Amino acid sequence: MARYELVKRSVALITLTNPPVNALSSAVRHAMAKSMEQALNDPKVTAVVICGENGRFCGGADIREFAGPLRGPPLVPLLDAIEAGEKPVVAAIEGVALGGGFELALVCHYCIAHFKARLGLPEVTLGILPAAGGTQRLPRLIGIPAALELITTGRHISAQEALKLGIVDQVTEQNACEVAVEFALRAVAKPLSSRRVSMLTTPCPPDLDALLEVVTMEVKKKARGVMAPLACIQAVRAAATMPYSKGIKRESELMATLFNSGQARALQYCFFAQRTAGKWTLPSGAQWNNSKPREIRSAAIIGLGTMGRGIVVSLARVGISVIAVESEKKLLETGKQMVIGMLERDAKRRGVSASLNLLKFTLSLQDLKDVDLVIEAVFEDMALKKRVFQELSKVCRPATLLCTNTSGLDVDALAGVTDRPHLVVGMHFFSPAHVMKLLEVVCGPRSSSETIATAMSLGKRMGKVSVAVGNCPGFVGNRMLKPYMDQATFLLEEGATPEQIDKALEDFGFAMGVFRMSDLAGLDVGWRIRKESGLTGPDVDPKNPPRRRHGRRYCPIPDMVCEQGRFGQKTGRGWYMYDKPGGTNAKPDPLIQNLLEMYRSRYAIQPRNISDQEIIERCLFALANEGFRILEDGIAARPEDIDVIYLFGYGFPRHRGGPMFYASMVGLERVLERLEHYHQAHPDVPHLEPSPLLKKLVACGSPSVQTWREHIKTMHSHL
Ligand code: T1G
Ligand code: NAD
Repeated sequence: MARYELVKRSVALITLTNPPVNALSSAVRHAMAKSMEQALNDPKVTAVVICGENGRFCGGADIREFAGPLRGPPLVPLLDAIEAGEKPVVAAIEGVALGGGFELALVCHYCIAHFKARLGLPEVTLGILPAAGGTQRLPRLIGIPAALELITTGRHISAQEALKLGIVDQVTEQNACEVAVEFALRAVAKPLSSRRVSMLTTPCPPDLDALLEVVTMEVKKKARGVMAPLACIQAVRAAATMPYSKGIKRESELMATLFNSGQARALQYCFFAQRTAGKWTLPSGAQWNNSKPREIRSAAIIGLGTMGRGIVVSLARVGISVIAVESEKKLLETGKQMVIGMLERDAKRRGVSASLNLLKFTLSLQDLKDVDLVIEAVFEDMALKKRVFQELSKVCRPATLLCTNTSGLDVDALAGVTDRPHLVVGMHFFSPAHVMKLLEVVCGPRSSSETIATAMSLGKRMGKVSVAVGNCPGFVGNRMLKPYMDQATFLLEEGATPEQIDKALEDFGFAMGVFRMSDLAGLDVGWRIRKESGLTGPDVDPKNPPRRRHGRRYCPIPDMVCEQGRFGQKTGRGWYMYDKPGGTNAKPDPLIQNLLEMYRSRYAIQPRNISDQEIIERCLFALANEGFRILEDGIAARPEDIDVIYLFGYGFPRHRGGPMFYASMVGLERVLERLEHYHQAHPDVPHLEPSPLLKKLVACGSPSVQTWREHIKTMHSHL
């Protein structure tokens, strides 16, 4: 847990040994306390160096221990003792110094960082704050504005930035540990008092209150309803206005209010869920750690529309050569210019040169003979996609993987028209594809484990959070979206307005309410799908039966909005009105109010006052209910996978953990009771009927979300 060695005859080298990130578990804290005592008491030792094994200094407190009672020595007195010791202590930072790891570096009298090291206080992203003196020492060292920024955002900084800010004393390209030992030997005779950060006076700007007010406003705007950043600001205020001994007490009080909060539990759940999601597993036993992905050096994208462009950029910026195919010369040229512009802007932002030499543009599928992988992104039209896949299987060499970016069509039906169904898989990106982090990897029943491993690993290489899902209409994300959006439109019928529903969802924490999101995505897409599936269109009689289709309740208001040419932001009108086509500033539109009033009077619906609570319950419990069905159907392997999809693909608020975690926080019994209540009131809405899995979990005493899998195990997996 901590190795103790004497090097150069007089330097105690303490190495944290708790792979993979040398987190400060109770065992590590115990071993560190013993090692420090030994170093400070041994007369042979004149200086100490602290480093971490395997080129990683320390990833902070062991987050897994947060769920249980505190065991082992607490961190704060241990760190105070290091700082107060009479022998110089040098931190040798390689890899990461995060959270408690950064706080450990702050109590060391000197810091040497490897040039590739990253430092930061990411506690705020876990719903807590730096509670081992970080909120009190960092402002003393680098001043209030810089400390506030780092602590309230959790941003990681490079070694170079840390040097500029005065956090580290030297950046090296050599072995940081060896450099630190030499540095320690030179530091032996020097006085330490000015190196004890807790003894420094915080440099205080004259307009402290105004500065804190501005940061508070910014934080409230960025992270609606999130508590931790506000507590961080209060802790930093204490560093500016109180002596260290009082400030540290304030830090600890604020931590206590956050530590057991639902938000902290949700955010820590998200941390682990994100890491769990990459660990896919198939019923055959093939899984993430026993299936080798293929190496992908070249790829082709078919269709340079909204999605194709973003996918090209995502591939090219990680060094994969890409051939992009369009159907017509003019479209190819437009797509090409867009892609080049996007890549250039992206490269400029990242301070690198754009990899334009990796791109090729063509009108001919014949050029795809030798690529390793193809991603099809043509219109959402099964017949067209089938033609493309048939053609690809003729043109591409037999080993080429064939992927589709369809939003919800049957991946296996596409596999069926090729000569290599085992090499076909869905790679469902989200718009804009070069920005959004989510990738659903849709496993068809015939996709091989190597194919799935390759798609998952390619996603990771592109910086995506990849989640393996089964093949069914809409997969996971879009399948769940339907009941959620249906509830929103039913609420419109019953008396709510788009802005009221959006406000309730945004107050809940969504980046965008459902109607603003639809305006952004374009209302015509869903309209086309509804027409194709016979839910609306010239052949459908809206009055017979009214507000019902295919045997269940149907709300035709979205179709009526589209019939008026209102397709959302792109046409300047949708559920809201905008200043101009392409505008983003949504304003309530009286024409929509009129349309709703006329609609209600046509169908003799007496509008009622709808509470925000009803909006949240109906939208979110219907969403989670479909999630339970997805688990039952084996389309997602774990609730964590569903939550990750909603966090990264649909703007679900992270501090609520995702729809499944949220349901568990509300209490499954309550979710069941409310769904039963709403289903009774709306028996023609099957999505409100509680799923058997939800009932089963409640009957089993509502186990924690991490153990639901045990109750699903016996069910069929479509992965
Ligand atoms: N505690 C426990 N497990 C951790 C961990 C941690 N701090 N950090 C990582 N892991 C696990 C992770 O779950 C995964 O496990 C494996 O290590 C590899 O992680 C007192 C209150 C360090 C940048 O927030 O940001 O200090 O999946 O896949 O991409 O004020 O991990 O293999 O079973 O992410 O190379 C603050 C969290 C804690 C840092 C490495 N610290 N970690 O990224 O690997 S609070 C953090 C990270 C605190 C003090 C307080 C990243 C990383 P498994 P990985 P990576
Ligand atoms: P789009 O209409 O913007 O682009 C499709 C492009 O494909 C057009 O440029 C068209 O000219 C081209 N194309 C059509 N037939 C072709 C052919 N035979 N050969 C080469 N190019 C051809 O559509 P989009 O929004 O980019 O969607 C593409 C796919 O991605 C669809 O399956 C869609 O469901 C899916 N998708 C879309 C989104 C989204 O938000 N737009 C999100 C995820 C997935």
